[in-house]
Amino acid sequence: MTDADRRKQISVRGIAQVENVANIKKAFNRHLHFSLIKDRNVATPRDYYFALADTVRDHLVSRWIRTQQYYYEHDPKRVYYLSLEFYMGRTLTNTMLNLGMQATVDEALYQLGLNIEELEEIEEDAGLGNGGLGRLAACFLDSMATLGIPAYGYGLRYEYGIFKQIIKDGWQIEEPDDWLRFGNPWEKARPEYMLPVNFYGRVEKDSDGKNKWVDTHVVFAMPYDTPVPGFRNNVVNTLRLWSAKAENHFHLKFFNDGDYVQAVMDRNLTENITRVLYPNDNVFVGKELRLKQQYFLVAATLQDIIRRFKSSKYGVREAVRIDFETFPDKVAIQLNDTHPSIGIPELIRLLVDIEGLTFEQAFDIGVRSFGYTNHTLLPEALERWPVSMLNSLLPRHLEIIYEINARFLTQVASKYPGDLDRLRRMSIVEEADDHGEKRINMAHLCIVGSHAVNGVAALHSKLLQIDTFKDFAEYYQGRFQNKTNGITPRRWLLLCNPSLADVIIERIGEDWVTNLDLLQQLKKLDENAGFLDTLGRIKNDNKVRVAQFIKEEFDIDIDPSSIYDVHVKRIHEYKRQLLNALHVITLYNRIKADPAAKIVPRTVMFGGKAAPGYHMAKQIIKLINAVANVVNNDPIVADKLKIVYLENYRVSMAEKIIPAADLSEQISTAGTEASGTGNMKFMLNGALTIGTLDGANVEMMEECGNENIFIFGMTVEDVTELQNRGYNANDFISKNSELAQCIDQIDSGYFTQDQPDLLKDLANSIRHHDRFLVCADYESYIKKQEEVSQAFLDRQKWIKMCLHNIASCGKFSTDRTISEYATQIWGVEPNGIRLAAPYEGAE
Ligand code: B1H
Ligand code: IMP
Repeated sequence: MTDADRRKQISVRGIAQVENVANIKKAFNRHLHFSLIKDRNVATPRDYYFALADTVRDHLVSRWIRTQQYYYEHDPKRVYYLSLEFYMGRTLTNTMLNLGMQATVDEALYQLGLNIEELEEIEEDAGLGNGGLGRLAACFLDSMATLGIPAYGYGLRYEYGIFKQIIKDGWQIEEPDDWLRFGNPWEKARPEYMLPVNFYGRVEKDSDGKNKWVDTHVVFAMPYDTPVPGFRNNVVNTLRLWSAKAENHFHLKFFNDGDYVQAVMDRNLTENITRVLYPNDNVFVGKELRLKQQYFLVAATLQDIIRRFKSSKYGVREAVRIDFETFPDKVAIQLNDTHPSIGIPELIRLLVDIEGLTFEQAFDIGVRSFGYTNHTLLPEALERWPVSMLNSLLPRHLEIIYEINARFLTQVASKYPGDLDRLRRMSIVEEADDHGEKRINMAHLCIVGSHAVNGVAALHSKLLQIDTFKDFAEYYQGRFQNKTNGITPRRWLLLCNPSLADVIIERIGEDWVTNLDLLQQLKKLDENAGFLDTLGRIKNDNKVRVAQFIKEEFDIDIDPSSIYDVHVKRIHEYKRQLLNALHVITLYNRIKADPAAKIVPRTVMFGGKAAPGYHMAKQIIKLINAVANVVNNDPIVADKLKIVYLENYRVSMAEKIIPAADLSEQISTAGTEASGTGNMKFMLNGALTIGTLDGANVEMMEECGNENIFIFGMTVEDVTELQNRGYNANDFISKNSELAQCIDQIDSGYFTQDQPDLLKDLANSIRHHDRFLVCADYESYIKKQEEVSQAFLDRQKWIKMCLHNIASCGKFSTDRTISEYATQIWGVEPNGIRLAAPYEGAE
């Protein structure tokens, strides 16, 4: 049997039965004709992609409607995941996989003479996210649907997602991501459910003390729904994304044409609210338009949630539920970081000003409904909106925040009489800064306004409680939790690494797809030479494919037998791409110093976007490309060392690169990466990790054992101690001549000979302003990399380590993460439902 034949027999991709294949071909031809309005003489590959997407989408429709009807019949508690980012990537293959129709569609397209892989490549990524936080939201949606949780994602339908990165002369250039240009077959606009959102204006108090928010500027929120199918359970949940629409009635008298035309043109300004995703990762940029986006999301979403709460009864359209006391029994709202935190005062406003509840009642209902997830410890990422901005954009919300704060501080004061410093530290409203500006600390607002606060890895949650939010953890005993992140095994193994998935299925069946702990069973095969050999062959095939991809895309020849050493994530100083670059330069210097020395060949790949305004990150990209240019063109180096910058790294590229990696770089300064989720994707695909004891790396080591991971560098305690002592890079540079040489080369323009001063900033930063202690970890990193090279030479042992990594991944499934959120925060039961398949003609 060939690989392809064997794959066809694996039921996880569905069984291609003759009748089903015929139906798919018929539907495809019908869509090409009626939806695309093309015949096969003039159809382009893109037309075929859309015809295929429409064909696959048809199979979602009944399941989607029936799932939503089921929720209305049973009226369960609903979960709302609010996020400014959903980094979904592509949808076609994932849908076929979750619906179990991949084999059928494969066969149908083959019979039609079309190349399905080529068509899959035409789909644009839905890039509505920056990095880990947005991709986590997407993995959560997959797991919530797979676990049958009545859940909804709520976000914004950005017209432009994360920018397209071009590397030109080694520099990053940004291009707009016009992802909707050809239309989006996965969304359904729902103009009939449009909702108003107010901005600006002022607060009026009427005679009986009621507050009215008046003279506002109204913007409409138009929902677009995207189906979220569970894995083989016929559940289809909804991701609802809002798009800004200007109001139609101007209520203005126009004195001439020009005024009217101008008024129509000004609609653009309003609709700018959902124009573009802010391209920052892990940093707060306090722009008013961003605050508008945040409020736009929560204002529309909370109206929708309340509408559904009130009307949720089978067969009844009007509001049947009026008592809000049961709201927290029917609604759980999870805040993906503080980005949607203005939802806390918004719910209170709706309950008090519109529904007539008392402030105490409203606040209590809010606390019982909201959960808050923190995703970062970096102080520059914590959101602190200026009071003046809130006062002008959302005056009523500012009042409510002051009210929450006053009541909260009264309680703190009664618990700690006389402790004024504590009140200052815990206040939601910060004291005025040097410019006389007061700010609202949104994390404090979230902690006070939610019943559960969680970090995203054990170490991160601990640091939140003993450091960042120490006072709060002490005050609210039991409110703080940990929920270690995960990844969905559907996209990150079954979809992206079909050969690996298939050999696992041959050995242990396919239940691991929804119960990742079962991968443990692979451990018994760790002396099985045949299986280890197969693992090695699959990795090699994946590496060859990536070598072809890199040749086609970047015209660089790489050697598939070299170590694929991969560092892909957003470019950020704390993630220390610079440390990796120093290792590469060190290897280069060693080869130059002794060209005859035996070294284990490496291909070092970097990928990731820098925030457009982040100067240092852009310098780092330039450095890497400059080093690559020198190294890749030096005949003395030959094929011992190659450096590749993976331009425009994104979800769909991750799916190609990760299955081919040997070594995963997870080298952030201890105590800076909240969790990381890329680390887990590599582990699941049989790469070994070189990493610090940071984020979820700590738990990965616990799961796979110290002997199956390359841990180096300072611990959080070491970092704290060094910082207290006073970090001076020169203490390390002066003791290590190789490190000194690398930094001198950057400083003197060795890699940028036409512009020797180009990277002086970088060298200066390493020497004098490095918050992330690169030089302190340099020596242990280099030593650990030598260990990696030696380990790679013992092929059997290396593959066995990979096997132990794969087999120890169970904990890092988002199915586990979501089950914990469900039972410990949301009060809903996972694994609730499996719906009957709809009738779709012959099955
Ligand atoms: C993470 C962000 C983030 N943490 C601000 N914080 C943003 C902060 O647009 N903004 O303003 C955007 C993103 N992203 C990441 O979340 C952490 O760095 C990772 O360690 C973590 O794995 C991921 C998911 O929890
Ligand atoms: P929503 O959850 O209210 O946004 O409605 C989503 C979908 O649920 C609707 O399009 C219907 O398919 C279904 N639905 C809404 N209301 C009812 C109802 O009263 N009975 C049964 N199904 C409903």
